[in-house]
Amino acid sequence: MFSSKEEFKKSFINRIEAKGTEKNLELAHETLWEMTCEWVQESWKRTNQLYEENHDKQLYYISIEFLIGRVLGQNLLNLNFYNLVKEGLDELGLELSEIEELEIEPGLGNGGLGRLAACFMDSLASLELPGHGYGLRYRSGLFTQHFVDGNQTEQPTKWIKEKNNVDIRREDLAVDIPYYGEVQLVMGIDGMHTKVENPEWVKAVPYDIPIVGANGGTVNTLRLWQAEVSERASSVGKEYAVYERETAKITDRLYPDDSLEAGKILRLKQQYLLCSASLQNIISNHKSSLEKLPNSIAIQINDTHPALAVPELMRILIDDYTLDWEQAWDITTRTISYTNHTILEEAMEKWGSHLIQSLLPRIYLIIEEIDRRFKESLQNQGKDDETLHKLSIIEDGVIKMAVLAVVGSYKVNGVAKLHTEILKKREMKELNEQFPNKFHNKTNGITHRRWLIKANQELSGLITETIGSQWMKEPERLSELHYFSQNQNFLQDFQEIKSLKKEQLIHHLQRDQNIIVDPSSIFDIHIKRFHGYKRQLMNILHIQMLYDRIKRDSTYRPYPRTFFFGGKAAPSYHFAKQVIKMINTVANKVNNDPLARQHLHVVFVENYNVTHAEYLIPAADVSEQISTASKEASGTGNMKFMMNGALTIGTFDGANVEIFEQVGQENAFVFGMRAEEVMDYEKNHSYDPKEIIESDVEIKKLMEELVKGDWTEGKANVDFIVGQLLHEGDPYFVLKDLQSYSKEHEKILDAYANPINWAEMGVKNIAASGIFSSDRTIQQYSDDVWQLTKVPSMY
Ligand code: H2P
Repeated sequence: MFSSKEEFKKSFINRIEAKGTEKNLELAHETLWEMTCEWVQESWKRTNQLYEENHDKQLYYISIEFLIGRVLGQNLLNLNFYNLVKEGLDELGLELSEIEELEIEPGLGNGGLGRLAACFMDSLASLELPGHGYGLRYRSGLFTQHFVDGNQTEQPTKWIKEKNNVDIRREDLAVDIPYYGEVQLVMGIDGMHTKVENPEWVKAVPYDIPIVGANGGTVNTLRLWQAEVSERASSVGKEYAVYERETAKITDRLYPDDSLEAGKILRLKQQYLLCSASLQNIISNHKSSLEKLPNSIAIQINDTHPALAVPELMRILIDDYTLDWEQAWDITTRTISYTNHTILEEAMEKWGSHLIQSLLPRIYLIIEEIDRRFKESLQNQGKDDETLHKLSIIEDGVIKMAVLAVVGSYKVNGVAKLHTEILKKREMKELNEQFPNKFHNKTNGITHRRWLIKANQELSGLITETIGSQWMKEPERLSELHYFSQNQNFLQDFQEIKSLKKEQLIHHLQRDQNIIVDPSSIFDIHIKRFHGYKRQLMNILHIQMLYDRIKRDSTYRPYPRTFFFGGKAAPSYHFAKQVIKMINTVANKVNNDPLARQHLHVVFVENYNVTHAEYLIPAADVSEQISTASKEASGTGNMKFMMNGALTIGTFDGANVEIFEQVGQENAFVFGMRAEEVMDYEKNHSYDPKEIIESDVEIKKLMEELVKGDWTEGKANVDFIVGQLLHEGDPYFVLKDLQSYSKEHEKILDAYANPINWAEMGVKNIAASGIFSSDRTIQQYSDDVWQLTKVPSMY
């Protein structure tokens, strides 16, 4: 460790010189990386020692995604070394930001789910709480997105390097995972046991990533499993080369295409490996009697992907530790809790029983027994057939993972107030009635350390100058900014910072993708995974409307706007891919039209990821949060934008509702149907988009142009877009909300015409955003679900 800039510089130079190789940016990166790892190492060791000595209760957060983004800069910041290192490097003629650019972020997630998990890791360590993550180490990440003729193409993300990776291999902690085989009863020294004979073993090797909390005192662990061939697999029932290939595939990529059976098996293999390896690891670390397990650990399953943790924990307790069913069930259902992140039918995982039965025969028997006992208890309570049907875990040859997760957990939560209400009153009504105290809400949050302190150091500096630095520890104190929302000097500083962040984004995009943007235009940003309900289609249709208005009406000359898009579509989600294609086509047309381009510019940022988000969010004027009401469980991008002073245009959906509540609707642009309305239309099948088309001349014209192919390229594009809007009944109510969305956009233009007023609204958003820090969310989980105790790091 060092305590001054001079010391840092000396040590840095010594190391560089000791390497004796050519001096370049790569070498600087490598050296700084090594130094940072050493600083982290000390605290990491000490944190683990403290946990062991005190026998503190540990939380394990199991998630199929962890979207951690780049690590180096964030670690330096949390260690409180960022500025010192930056200045030191400056004096040596090096730019820290350029060094940071060399880091390839591991693409271990696709959206809010994975980014939430990463924010939670940061908050746990920063609050000095003992909480760790378990995930998978996908060699090719999700995928890297490129556009070819406007279409999304997918390439593997090569984030793993030969050396200096973010993670550390822990061969000593590898465990074997059994797939297939036959379930048999065998005689042991203490009676009969169930055992899986002749399984196909796969080795799971952990790689650890240190999670550095604020001030560097607490360093928790994110453990990612990698599938490898097992030493026990000498006589696999297939050619060894086939086994090797299949094994390597298990942790090759996130979300393999599961439209075919082979893809489904692969996903199941991933999920089981994640659960089994993590639980074997947890149990082997548990030193006291197993009855005490719920007192010493808590396991949170992030969505249903790790729901196999329920039967796997049962398997370990019964088969490996000879507990009886009742004891094992009691322990399991006091240890595991579950977070639901969606009500979308397609995302509520269901597995064919035959798949689990053949791949995981013992697990299948346990799920069957859980289901049998649960149904029996329901029948004893006199439940009718309808309720039994809703509550069954296995039905018609299908296993419902969400029901399994609820039944096997002691707490279940939704991720925003509205979402939790919908879960309780509709989607999981019967389960909520059956387990009245299980369901609760935990509105999501984001770590203000990455999304404000790190991504917007200039704004963060201004805030500290204005209200002092205590807000960094207690983000709700951002509310003190409210007093400055009418202070002209403060507002001017805020505006200058916004302009600076726009310049930085422009520079970034120019360097990365050769895109040139007008810095004086309104930056309107829509960044998130592509999905029908997130309504990127509505945004692009609105841009087409604007284009038509500009061309048609010589008095309509709106203030220049740049509409940014960013996001990936799942490789097998054809509709979403067609929306991507369409956005690129529209961009081409609008950006190349001499008249329209004076008012509109469409920019599609390729390969949207955490790094791009760190540039985009601080530069935004307008945040697009326009999902069909009731569909977006929470959203977290909405919170990041708000915290950086962007104004939201949004529906009453997910956490938008709470954002509007905090900041006041007068400081946002709210439009569209309410959740109740949407759900009523869906229930009664009473929405007909044709009625909208017939009654609105502008939309009618737009549809005619679409059908003619004016806005698309190729027949598939027209067919998919028109098909969804017209023939499939516009399932996400795009046409229904389009005009109210458009009207709200006109209000944005009016408001932007008064820059000081606009800045005031932005500052009010920042002032109201503190409650959306994930520190608040994590503290609530800890108090209500995990019961963790703070372990002061003494630093
Ligand atoms: C999901 C939900 C979001 C939610 C997030 C975290 C699955 O993320 O849809 O509404 O905020 O989990 O709880 P996403 O769509 O971004 O992949």
